[in-house]
Amino acid sequence: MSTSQIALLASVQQFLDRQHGLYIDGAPCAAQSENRLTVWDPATGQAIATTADASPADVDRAVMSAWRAFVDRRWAGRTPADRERILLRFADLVEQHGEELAQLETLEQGKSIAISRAFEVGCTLNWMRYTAGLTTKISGRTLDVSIPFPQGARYQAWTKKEPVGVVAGIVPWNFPLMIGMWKVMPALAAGCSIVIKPSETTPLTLLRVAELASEAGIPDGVFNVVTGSGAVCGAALTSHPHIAKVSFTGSTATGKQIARAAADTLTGVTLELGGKNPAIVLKDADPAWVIEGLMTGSFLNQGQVCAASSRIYIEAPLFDTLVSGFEQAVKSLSVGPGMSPEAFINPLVSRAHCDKVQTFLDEATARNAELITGNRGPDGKGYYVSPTLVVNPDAALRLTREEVFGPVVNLVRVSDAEEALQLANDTEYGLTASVWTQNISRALEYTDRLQAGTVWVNSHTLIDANLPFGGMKQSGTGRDFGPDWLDGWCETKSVCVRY
Ligand code: TXE
Repeated sequence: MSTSQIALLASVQQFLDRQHGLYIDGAPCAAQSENRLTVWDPATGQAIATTADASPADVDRAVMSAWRAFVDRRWAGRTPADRERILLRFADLVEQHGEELAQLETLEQGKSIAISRAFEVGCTLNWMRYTAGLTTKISGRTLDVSIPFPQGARYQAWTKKEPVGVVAGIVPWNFPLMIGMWKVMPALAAGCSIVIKPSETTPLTLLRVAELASEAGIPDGVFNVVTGSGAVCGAALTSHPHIAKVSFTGSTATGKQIARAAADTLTGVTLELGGKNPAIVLKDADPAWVIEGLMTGSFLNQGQVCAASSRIYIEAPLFDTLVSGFEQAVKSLSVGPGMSPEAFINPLVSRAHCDKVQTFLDEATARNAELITGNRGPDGKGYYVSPTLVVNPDAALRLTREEVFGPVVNLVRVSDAEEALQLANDTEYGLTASVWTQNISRALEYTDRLQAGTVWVNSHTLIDANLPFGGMKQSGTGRDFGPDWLDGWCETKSVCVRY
């Protein structure tokens, strides 16, 4: 167990001590609502800050600020090169404040400071700069048309991309900064305004980043943050009549609620929802690659990753070797607070989520499932769950079908690859999958047959700004990332000119 912890920056303590409000019209401001929400440190169970619990009136103020900024074209009216330059400056400021943001993220979310530095800040910077570059690549097409009337008339026609308007971004708690910026950046690159709502559990980093956006030169009203509950603040935001698009990452249940509300106004939605992601290990796979890749794929961020591998189907000849390899790896993981850089497994995000994950394990224990557990967290109030392998779980257990979103992975023996494929696809989800083999023909066959938005070969959970990502089936709709990312944040306008 690791105990040495990094020292907190003075700027982090100062930020925690503030009376946080909302961020509207380019400045922090008090909420009308007097209700407050507490932010807890998952490593200690101690309160570290409070934030505003915004009311529908607060949300309306933020959306109207974004709406005014959009209709007077104070951002969309700038040249693409101008927007790109400002967004790159924004990325530079996030980089300069990287350690402060990483520490805030670890304090509110619980994850390792090493992961906060590498992912929440490092990867976010890659995505920010990639998306800034898309600003100057927005383009339409010229199209030959065959309109026969009036006889002899000639036409020129083309399409142009226009920003959709005011976007609502709803952010979960597993990667608050990175996923938040996956909503902010395409909106800003396309010329939209945005009102973003972080999770009530992890609201701090986006409040800080909004200040850096203003410092970078993003005009007032273009980037607003409201904090508050999903049921009141989130629902008021996503159903506001001036919202043109909702970008949501979270649970399938809430995603469906948002889609139903959006149907009334025909608001566009991108939904990135849960997963129960399979990995198929064929008998010729390299065991060292499998252990290394699927330990990270399953336990990164305590398994609180929508793309995480949570069901591993292993062809019989390799099963015993891999179970003992995984057992050794799991038992070697150090468990401790995120502020301790050498602890690989850290607390889960909240008391409620920790209890929820524990219910899956309690059911498995009660029904005599074979569990292999790693180290326990330090004694005290932290929200720890030991990393756990579940060997050949009974199909009736909840953890065989439902998203656990914790440090728990199923290892299942299959007689052959066809059985693995059938089990892998037997789920309502379709976010990610992987196949592990040294046979290129089998690998390519499985990339075709696995029903998932992303299929990896000999790796899992590795994403890139230039590679589209999103779900099939009940894992969502729409794609983020890639060269066509901004299409989802733009309308296509057709222009037709007679001459
Ligand atoms: O999600 P919610 P929760 C999965 C994971 C987890 C489960 C529940 O399995 O155990 O979801 O997590 C806001 N209108 N994922 O309860 O409720 C809410 O305030 C508008 C997968 O935290 O979906 C928060 O900002 N917004 C996942 C966000 O939605 C609403 C990441 C997500 O909360 C709302 C997180 C409403 N009616 C959890 N209700 C992934 N795909 O990565 C809530 N919200």
